[in-house]
Amino acid sequence: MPRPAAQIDAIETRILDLPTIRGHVLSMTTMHVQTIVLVTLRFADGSIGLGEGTTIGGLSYGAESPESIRSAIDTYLAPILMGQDGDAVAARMAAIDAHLVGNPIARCAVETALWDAKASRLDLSVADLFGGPVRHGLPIVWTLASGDTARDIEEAEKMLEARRHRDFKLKIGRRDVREDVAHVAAIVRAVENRASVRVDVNQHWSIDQARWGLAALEEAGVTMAEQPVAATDLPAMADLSRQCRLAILADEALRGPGDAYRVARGRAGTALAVKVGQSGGLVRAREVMAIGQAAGLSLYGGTMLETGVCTAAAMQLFCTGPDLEWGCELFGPLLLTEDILAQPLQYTDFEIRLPDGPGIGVALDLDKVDAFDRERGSTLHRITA
Ligand code: MUC
Ligand code: MG
Repeated sequence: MPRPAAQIDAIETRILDLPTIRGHVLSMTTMHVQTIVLVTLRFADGSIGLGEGTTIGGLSYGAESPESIRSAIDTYLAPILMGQDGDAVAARMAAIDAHLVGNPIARCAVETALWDAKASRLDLSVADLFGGPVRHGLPIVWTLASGDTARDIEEAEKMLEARRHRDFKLKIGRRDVREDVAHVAAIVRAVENRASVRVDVNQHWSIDQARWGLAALEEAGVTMAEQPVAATDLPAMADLSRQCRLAILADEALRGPGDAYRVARGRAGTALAVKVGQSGGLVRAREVMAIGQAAGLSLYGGTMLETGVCTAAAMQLFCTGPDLEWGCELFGPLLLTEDILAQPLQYTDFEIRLPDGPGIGVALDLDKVDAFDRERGSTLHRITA
């Protein structure tokens, strides 16, 4: 009997270590390398699907690490998928969900690969499968995080000059609050009337530090503050959302629709950072957006500093969904000395463009994938019969 065209024949995972263009200084870690898990699904008809599971700074950002993402896929998710019909994406994810708690980034990586392959087999884009694009580009934020004020200002000037970015996010929370406020205020002054500035504290402030720090940042002209206090402290996020004029963005607090519901119900933010990895995949990210929209919260397209693979997948979704009032920060490929795509994503006129073509709209440069592969080899589940 012929095998169904979309039968899942092989699942391959690889860890890639990709150097960054400069140190990226966050409150919880300094990145010099971004480590990603690349997932390739292979199907009976020769089609393939790409997915990516990426976090930040090992275990310093969240509960999944690159190694745990790969191990979750190899040990638990791959055996559930092997030999099954890859066109039935919802059924495949339901089978996975029967055996999976948490691990949203691992879940996202395999779901993305299923969507990429299904759309490619139909000669459609993933955006088409999600209803078709309502826009083809999004305003793109850049993170200034060299750790040095003068260098950040120089970098901002270059981005403005190149018409690449005019919205900047500053990573703060590592230094004393007063030093952080002085650093941010200097950058706001330097780009005044030409660019907007927002901050991301990555949970590092206490409520008292946040109350004082946010008032000072508001005074300096900052437009938005991302996850100023612990993700678990929804009441503190709600207090700050009521007290501040600047937007308060929930980020680490959002690991899928359930969290989005709790944040919306508790008004624990005025805006949501929608991250496809952190949400558990494209469908759940769309649900996060719908919950935010229904609750009257504004939306922002977030990133885990992924390569072009997950960045393209996120664009497929963000270009179909509701308005992203705060734009997006899908600049991950630009933070890497080299991305792994055959054709780079387009960043032009302060926007990232939706890639054309079937699936998520990108193909790999396999020489680069090999060059950055941590082990120069992959874990492969393959049907041999
Ligand atoms: C985060 O916390 O939002 C996104 C941009 C950036 O520079 O870091 C990430 C993570
Ligand atoms: Mg953040």
